[in-house]
Amino acid sequence: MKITAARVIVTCPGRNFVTLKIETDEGLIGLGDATVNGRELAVVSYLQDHVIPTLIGRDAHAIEDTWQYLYRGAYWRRGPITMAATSAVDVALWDIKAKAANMPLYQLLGGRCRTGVMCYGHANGADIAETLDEVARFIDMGYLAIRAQCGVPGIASIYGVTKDKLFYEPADAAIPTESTWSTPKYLDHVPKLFDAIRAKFGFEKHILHDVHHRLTPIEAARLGKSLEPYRLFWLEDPTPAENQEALRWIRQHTVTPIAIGEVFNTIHDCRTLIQEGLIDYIRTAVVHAGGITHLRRIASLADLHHVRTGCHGATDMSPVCMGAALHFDLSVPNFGIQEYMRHTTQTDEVFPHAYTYADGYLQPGEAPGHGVTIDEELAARYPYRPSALPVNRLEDGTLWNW
Ligand code: EZ4
Ligand code: CO
Repeated sequence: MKITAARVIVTCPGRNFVTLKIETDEGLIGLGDATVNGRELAVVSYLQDHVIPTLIGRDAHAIEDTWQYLYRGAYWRRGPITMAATSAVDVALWDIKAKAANMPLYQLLGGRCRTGVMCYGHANGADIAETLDEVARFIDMGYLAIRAQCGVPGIASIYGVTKDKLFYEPADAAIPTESTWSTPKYLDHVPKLFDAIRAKFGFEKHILHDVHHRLTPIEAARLGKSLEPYRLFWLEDPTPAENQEALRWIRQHTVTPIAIGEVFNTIHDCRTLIQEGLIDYIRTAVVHAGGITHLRRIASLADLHHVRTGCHGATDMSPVCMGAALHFDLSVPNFGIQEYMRHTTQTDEVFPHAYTYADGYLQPGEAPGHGVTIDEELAARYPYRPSALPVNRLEDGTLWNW
């Protein structure tokens, strides 16, 4: 089966998505997500100018060889743009192979390892009372695991907290908006949130929290220690982890489980974290870490070291990525949890999909392939809109991590 055509589709049904569509001489088509939030057009160019011309005429079944061709063959390895483009090709080819086999993708990946994919939703509030109401709402929707974020007194805007509850969307302006950050105020406030959550809802549900790269290792160690009584499922991105060794500090001080990796692109970004047992969950996403092929490699390494998966699933992972991730989640032995931020109705209409949510679990569905398609006519009605992620400054104006 030969690849006869490949095309990039850019659409903005509420937010931007970049999708690769690959066609074959047997009439089978496959889709892959290539969205890099705030940097969408860089991946479009990478695919159109550098990848697609090399795909035409290739064997659509040769997934591993194509992955190696795009990774080794580029000479310039790794990086979010290269790896998102590589992922889009990889996922589209897995979609095609599974359709050729007339099977849902998870069957090709070894079959079902569990009955469903436990997911977590986002409870965001301007203050503790509002966050508690949001947690209650997710419990009512059947969620077994909930991420809780909360405004901090004295900080005007904060990661994770906006008016839009179900559809939190941080990329909110063409030129980045600016937020202000205070580590001391945050560190004083956060334990109060989790104290209130456990006091009100007990310990039955899994509770998670995202620090969003804001702390230094020793500050993160202090936070992890102060949250121990509330037994979090995980504390996410406590520090920017391009310095993987820094995570040893956190580990030496706290038993709060740590999750890292949503901005990672390859196994090399998480090798030290995994091999030294410095994290508990690896958050690499199908779209940003080289597709199903590379994510399985990361999961295999993680499995050796008792690290479980916790794929990034914010709204900027398109339904195509979410669909693919669910097949991965169902089939990988060391699955931990899947993040599930719901997409808007407009997005769901542009990307009809087989996956479903019920009672705390997601199912990828039984459609051949990954089960996610695109309505191209509808997609064309939503043109690209430049949208950047915010930047963050300390109270004295120093640029900080958002
Ligand atoms: O800020 O996906 O856990 N989820 C997150 C996300 C990220 C965005 C960045 O594109 O941290 O909300
Ligand atoms: Co995060």
